[in-house]
Amino acid sequence: MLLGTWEGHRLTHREVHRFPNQFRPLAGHDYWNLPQLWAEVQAGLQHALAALPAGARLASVGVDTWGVDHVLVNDAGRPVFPVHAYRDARTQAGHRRLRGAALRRIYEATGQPNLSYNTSLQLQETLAVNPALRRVATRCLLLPDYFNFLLSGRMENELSIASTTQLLDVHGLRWSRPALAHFGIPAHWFSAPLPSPHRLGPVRGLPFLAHALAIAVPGHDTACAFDAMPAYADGTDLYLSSGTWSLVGFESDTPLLGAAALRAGINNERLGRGRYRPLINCPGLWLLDQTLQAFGRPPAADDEWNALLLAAEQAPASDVLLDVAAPDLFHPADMRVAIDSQLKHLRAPRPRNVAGYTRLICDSLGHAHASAMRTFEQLSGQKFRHILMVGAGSRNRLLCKATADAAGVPVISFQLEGSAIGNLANQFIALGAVAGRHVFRQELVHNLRQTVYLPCF
Ligand code: LFR
Repeated sequence: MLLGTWEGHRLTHREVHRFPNQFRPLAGHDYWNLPQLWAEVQAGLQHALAALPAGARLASVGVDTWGVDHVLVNDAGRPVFPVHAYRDARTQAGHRRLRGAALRRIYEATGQPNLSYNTSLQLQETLAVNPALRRVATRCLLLPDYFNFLLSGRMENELSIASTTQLLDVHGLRWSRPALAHFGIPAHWFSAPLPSPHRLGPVRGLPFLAHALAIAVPGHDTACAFDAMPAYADGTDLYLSSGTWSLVGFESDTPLLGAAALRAGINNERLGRGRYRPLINCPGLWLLDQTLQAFGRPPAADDEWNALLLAAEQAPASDVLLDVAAPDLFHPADMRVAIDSQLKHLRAPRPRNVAGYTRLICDSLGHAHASAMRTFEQLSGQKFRHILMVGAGSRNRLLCKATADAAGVPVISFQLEGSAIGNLANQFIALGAVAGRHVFRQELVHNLRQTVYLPCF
């Protein structure tokens, strides 16, 4: 959690709280621990208050999270069904069923491809196993919407996070009737999508924060990360928000639709005010994190990471690459075993040690990023001159270099928590402290440390 200040055209920020967040299995399904998350949010807010300079007060709070996951609540806001994690296998059958003409119709209606974890498939499965929820639940709040409700008492469906559901009309700022009907989801579970940033009102229910304003920022972390990109105005920058996922995309006034876009898995998500951000969701550092877990003790401190990356740089470049988007790497019991079995299939040797796996994963992700760029270039007719990179992966020099080499364009890494910075930007804008996103980006770029990775041919 970040505490940010905007003063004299300058952003200062500091991390006030960080906590591990993991879904947990229970009787064959995976769930988020909602009370624990809320306790951590409150702890973070307390730390933020304690970190304020003398005489300063906390003006506002804004929440963004990963996409698709949601809470079904009743009128009083009480959850009526446990919150499943999107990697849960419950949607696999629905995912396989959605194809052919039905999938083409859904894609033309929503601009979102068939991802196994889409909210649409999750709600379809929820209602199939528990039809009574149709009556018991009265609202569906995406996770940031739910935290906004806890903070402000208001139940809203923010636009950017709504655009991760596969239920939004790709041509307007409204829900898609055909998509809701196809998945059998009650339309009254959602209110009109709320463009952001939007001032929800004073924080209620947390007496220690009574003077702060709850602001609905773009609730989707990827939308916030894109807002933080110090991009050239000419639209020649491709964005890469690199964390658990590698989100590769750009901004556009129009969606990318049609058979080729669907085949390429292009996901027409939205920014807070509704502009499109065509996206390819590549699996990201989840592959590396899970592999390091499988090896036992993942590096914790900076010097351990440095040592691992150094060893990985010296490991031989991989002759074959992983298919990082293959379903068997989505949520395997053991990532190392799953990677080994892909390699066996390709008749390629296993890496000798953890450094070798790190090299293989970074090289494979670099190629996936480059291939996403080429797909966008083919389908949009645009030419990208740089890749701007934020998120945890922007600190991984091996990944930045692998991306530049595979894409053949410079990667500019900002070593920035993009989502948190974009979240702050939206709060400053809603508070009237910053005139707009372009102003924020201009000022930000002056104060940023950037590393440029040039491609080697
Ligand atoms: C990144 C992200 C991606 C989304 C994935 C699942 O944190 O929000 O954009 O595809 O999580 O929700």
